[in-house]
Amino acid sequence: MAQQIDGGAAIIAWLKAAGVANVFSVSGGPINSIYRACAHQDLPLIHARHEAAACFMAESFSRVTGKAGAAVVTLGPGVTNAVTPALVSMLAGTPMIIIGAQSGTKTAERGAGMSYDVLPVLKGVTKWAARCTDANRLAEYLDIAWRKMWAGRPGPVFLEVPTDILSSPVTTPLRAMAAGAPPMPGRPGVSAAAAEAIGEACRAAARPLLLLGDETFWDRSDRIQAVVDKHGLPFSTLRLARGVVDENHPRFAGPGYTACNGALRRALAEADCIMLVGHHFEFDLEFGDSVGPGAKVIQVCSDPELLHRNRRADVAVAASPAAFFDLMAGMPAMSADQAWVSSVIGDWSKEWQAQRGEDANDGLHPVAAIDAVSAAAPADTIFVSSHGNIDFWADARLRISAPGRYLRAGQSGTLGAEVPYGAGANFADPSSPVIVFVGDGGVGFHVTELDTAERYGRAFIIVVLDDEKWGAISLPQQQSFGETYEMDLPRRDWAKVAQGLGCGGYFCRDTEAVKAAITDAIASRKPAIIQVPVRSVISPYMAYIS
Ligand SMILES: Cc1ncc(C[n+]2csc(CCOP(=O)(O)OP(=O)(O)O)c2C)c(N)n1
Ligand SMILES: [Mg+2]
Repeated sequence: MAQQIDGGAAIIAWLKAAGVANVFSVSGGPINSIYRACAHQDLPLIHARHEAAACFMAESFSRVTGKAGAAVVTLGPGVTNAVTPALVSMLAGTPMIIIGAQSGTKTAERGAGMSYDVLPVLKGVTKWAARCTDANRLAEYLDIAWRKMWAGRPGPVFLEVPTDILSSPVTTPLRAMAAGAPPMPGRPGVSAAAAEAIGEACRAAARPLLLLGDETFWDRSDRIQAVVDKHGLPFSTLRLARGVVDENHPRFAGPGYTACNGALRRALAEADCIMLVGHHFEFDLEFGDSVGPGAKVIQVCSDPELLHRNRRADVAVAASPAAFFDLMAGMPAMSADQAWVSSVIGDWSKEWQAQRGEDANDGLHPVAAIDAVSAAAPADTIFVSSHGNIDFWADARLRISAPGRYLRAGQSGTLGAEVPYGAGANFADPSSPVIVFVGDGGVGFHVTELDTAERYGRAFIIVVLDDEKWGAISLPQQQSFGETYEMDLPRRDWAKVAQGLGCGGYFCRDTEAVKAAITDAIASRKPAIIQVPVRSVISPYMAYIS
């Protein structure tokens, strides 16, 4: 006999069967049936302080685990608060499913409380957004959402459900509603013709460069490092690919964005064979403009839409990165000019060493603070960074040793994602320490999510690099106009803010104090803020772009 369930229960049964491990949310009367279903079906529900933060947490879940994150929000403003995380997820190519309420079908178009036609807004920032008005079709809609979310480059999807549908009885048997997500087909392999073209380009190459991008994170080949070693390739990692090969590798040529990596600019200009795998020539790679005229570009990704983007590839391969690495693992070793490779890596190493400024009485150099944090952080730490001036130092300093260990909003450059990312990362991986780098501006966006983590017994550390200003905007204003406008921030007591939210708080002026605070905060297993006054020094990235 069919078990009697309602729409909310059907949604949760489906998500659970699809492998969703947590639902991030802010409550609302219209989504009560979803809340009840989470409780009765044992799907952990995390009630955040703001819908944007809830969705950032869901998205960070996907960045850490490689699985889709899920969020549930109430109607109208609950949904519009989810717009920025949806945009971030869209531009970053991260899978996230957002379920949003709508007023009951009987009050549609009457101006019900909190109700607004938000679907057009969500359509603009997701891969797919739709409304389901039949409780018996919820599973079918979730199926569609799931396929759209994962197809090609992953991204966010939005499903709107009127509140009466959430509480309507579902007559389809629960067994059918909870059939689980449709299995996604394998990603495409390398065709014989493409394999021939790749082989030819590789045989002719003396100065090859490997650029590892987003899709290498999703399909997780375990052969990337073997390929790097076999062919003697220098490599850079971009975005979600940070850590897909341990960045402590001797042929790591630094992070894959040219603005903070002069060695990479040189390598792009001098390489005769550039393998761009799982990515496209995005703005971090100056849209491919710095590629030398003699280079052959081999671009590999399973979504053909990204092939040739911004710069034509000489060998464009619509295949999964894993298939490419399988091919490369079986090919005869390339004869890469190791003197050239060493000189590129040497340039990056010198550049990296030169960044470290001296400590001073009026605050640490940002790099000294970041290095002190890294030195005290255990090897499995998940790092998060924001998008202020000082975070651009962090981006270049950190060596990420495994995939899913470095979270940054990405192309959207969104300030405010970082603190919820930190909280969400600890839900995704409760056993690893999480450290967020953020400025004294960015921390204010969602600092209250410390409370969310504390309420659920989760821990993460926010390192506030405090230069008493909105540095990333202030420094260029000063350069361009000789003065700044509304850029200064007074020194606030962030340690006390954390303590007021039931968390740990530290104020550290020197590197030894920073290291001790990191060790102490990790041992305490509570969320914490470590506030570190730093000097205002323009980062290489900011200097290059401004
Ligand atoms: C949502 C959003 N709003 C505004 C900006 C523009 N923005 C980028 S960095 C920055 C200042 C950040 O200041 P802070 O967090 O103190 O870091 P600092 O630059 O001082 O290191 C601003 C306002 C943005 N990137 N994202
Ligand atoms: Mg600042």
